[in-house]
Amino acid sequence: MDKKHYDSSNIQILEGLEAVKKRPGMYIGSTGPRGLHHLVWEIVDNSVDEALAGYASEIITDILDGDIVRVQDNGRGIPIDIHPKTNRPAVETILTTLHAGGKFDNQSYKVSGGLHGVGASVVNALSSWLEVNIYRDGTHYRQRYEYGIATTDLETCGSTEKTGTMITFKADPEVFKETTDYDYEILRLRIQQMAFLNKGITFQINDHRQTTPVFKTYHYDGGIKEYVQYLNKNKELLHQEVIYCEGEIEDIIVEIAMQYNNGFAQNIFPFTNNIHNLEGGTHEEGFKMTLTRLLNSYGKANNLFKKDESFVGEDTREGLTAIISIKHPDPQFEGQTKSKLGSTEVRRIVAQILSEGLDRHLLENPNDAKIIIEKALLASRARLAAKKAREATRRKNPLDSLGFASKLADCRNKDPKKSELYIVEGDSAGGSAKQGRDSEFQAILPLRGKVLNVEKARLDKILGNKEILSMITAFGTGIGEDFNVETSRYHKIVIMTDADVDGAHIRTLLLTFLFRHMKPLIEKGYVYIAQPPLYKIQQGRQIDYAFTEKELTEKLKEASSRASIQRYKGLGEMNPEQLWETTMDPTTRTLLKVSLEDAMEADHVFSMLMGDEVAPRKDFIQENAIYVQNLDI
Ligand code: 28G
Repeated sequence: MDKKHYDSSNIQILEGLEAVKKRPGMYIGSTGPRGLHHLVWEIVDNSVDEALAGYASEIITDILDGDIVRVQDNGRGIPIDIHPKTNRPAVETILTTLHAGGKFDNQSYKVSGGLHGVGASVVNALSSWLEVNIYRDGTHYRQRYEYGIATTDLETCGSTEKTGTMITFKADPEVFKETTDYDYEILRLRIQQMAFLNKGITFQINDHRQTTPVFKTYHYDGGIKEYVQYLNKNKELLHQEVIYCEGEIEDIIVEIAMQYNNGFAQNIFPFTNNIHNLEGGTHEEGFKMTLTRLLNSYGKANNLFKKDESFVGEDTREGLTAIISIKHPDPQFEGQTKSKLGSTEVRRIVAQILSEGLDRHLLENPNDAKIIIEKALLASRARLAAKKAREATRRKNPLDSLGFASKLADCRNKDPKKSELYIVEGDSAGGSAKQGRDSEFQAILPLRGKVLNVEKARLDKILGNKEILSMITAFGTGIGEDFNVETSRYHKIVIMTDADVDGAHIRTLLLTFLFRHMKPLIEKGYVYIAQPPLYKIQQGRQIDYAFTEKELTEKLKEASSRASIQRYKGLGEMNPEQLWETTMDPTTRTLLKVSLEDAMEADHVFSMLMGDEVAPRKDFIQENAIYVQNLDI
């Protein structure tokens, strides 16, 4: 680099680079698979911003061989003009300076952008190399960087008709030590979601790594209206038309789409600037409050209530699928995972826009209105009936004695801090676990068959399910209004299912139940997932295990040719000693702690992708693998 560049801006660049490389997690969340995929979103978000500004219509993401990602848009192209102070082209400053074009730039604001929203310079700093191609004013420009530092000047490489930006990068394997392998499903699902959330923009995602490349294009003119249709696609609809409203107040853009199905679960997904707010926030509050108020006043005005009847919030949300998407120039977040929208003005703004839109829809579609009110009335009456039933039986405390024999094999230790409960799929695995455990502190609860899908039932029905009753009794927490996390009899509740598709399905059902009805158990960090091995490798008397395909390949390289491999199809194939050694012994096992975010994401994925559909299970498992982090012990 030539001497005149060693000015203050250059020092700033090097300091910025160093800060990012020193603590990558601070900028992209983690250096695991999540952080790796985050790099792609940082770049794609910039294209989305250009599209939302009205200048780009198409965003293409290509996964190339060698863990390389290429993103392009047909926007204006990043500016290339030389800044008089730095004497460098604008694009170079954007790609090398921390926060360039960020919050100090009040001309435009980034509407997209995630939890971290740190910009392309961070991606550049964490890449072995990055190349930017700019098509602008009839000229094709190019520049290359290595480890965040420009290794060429911005070069012109001829003339061009088109306009736009193309960024190609390779994540630095020294930073992303765990993996630099992109998961197609994760990229595809998020890109499809962005297509739903940003109507009219064409998104392409292409995976060139296979012998036959996979190309996918997503474009939804209906935006979140089509998102709701997609989420409800396997459900029986109560009304055909998705209720949709939009508006802009005080620079905040609000879009709402909603539709009822004949199920019982509420599926409300709030977004701010294209990011799903797992913990909800003021937009969701404004939505719920207005929905309750409007349905109550509609019911009253049209004499649809018996005397004294009215809705509480949850009555109006049974079977509801809704997307609330706001675009906010400066949102505030709070909560455990900083995923809860805190901006107070949003409550009122969402309320106002929904009020007008929903009121109009109900007036113009009296049939829909009637059906929705009837659905809410059923929910309300069921709620009151369940309450009465609970009160009548409260003195007897039905959960003290189940009315059937629980299969719980409890541990001797009664200190919850030291006690663990293994929820095990199937009687035979339950038997092995009972024999293999340390009964001093490990309790076993075998589950027979499938757990009830709580998406499809109200609490009163859920309480009729033996497997769920057994769990509630074993936990000692109670359920519904009586739930109390402080009375949990175990501080480790370990879900142990087979390492196959059915096992994953059961695990999902359990997580969904815990998430929907016993959230504090997850918040406290009491819920874990056991990790049984996938393979047994035997050489003579020596037995070894592999927990992933990768590990199997590695271990087979070392093993002699006489090694025999057994793929465990279920926990039941392991004898008690093996189960103890591989999966239950605290000194050797790996437990995955389920965070609230993981459970929400599981629930989210479940309600979004699965519903009644059985086919997408495999996708689900791939998708979810990333959301569970290895934390334990
Ligand atoms: C392909 C991968 C990722 C982008 C643009 C376009 C402009 C831009 C990007 O400007 C600095 C801040 C606001 C003006 C803006 C072009 C105005 C005029 C742009 C991308 C200066 C950044 N002409 N397209 N940045 N602005 N696409 N795709 O990164 O005030 S970044």
